Amino acid sequence: MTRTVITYGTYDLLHKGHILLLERARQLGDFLIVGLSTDEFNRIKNKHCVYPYEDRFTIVSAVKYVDKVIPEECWEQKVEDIKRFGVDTLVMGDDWEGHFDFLREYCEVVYLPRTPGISTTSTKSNIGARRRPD
Ligand code: C2G
Repeated sequence: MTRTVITYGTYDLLHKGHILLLERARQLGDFLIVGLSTDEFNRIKNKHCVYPYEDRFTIVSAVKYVDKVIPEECWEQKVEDIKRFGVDTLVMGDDWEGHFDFLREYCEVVYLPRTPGISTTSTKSNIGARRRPD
């Protein structure tokens, strides 16, 4: 019996925190789906990506823990995704703690500790800082 796990995110400038989330999510089942935020949805989330959706799709699809990538186009699609793919567990980093408890009606909901000290935002600012002339 396949245990299907799903998680959602932007996954821009893929870093260790993303990889450790995906690794732990995959360990909760044997098939991991990533709902990858589209560029349009990122505008709704007020997130400005360096890499467009097509590139982030290619990059996340190449991660060995990931079995399928689908577009995340809106906040409301999770129930439909859970039903459509027979999802057993939804996993998110604990910066989302509590936000998806309403989905417990449909599947297990697990919040995993974020990896400290790394974020796409800090990565961008580190690159920016290094670019300034000495
Ligand atoms: N993450 C983590 N550790 C970090 C950074 C991120 O565990 N240092 C996790 C986040 O908690 C999230 C996943 O990696 O579960 C993807 O992070 P983002 O791309 O920032 O996702 P976000 O923009 O929060 O999108 O519907 C849900 C949203 O699409 C989540």
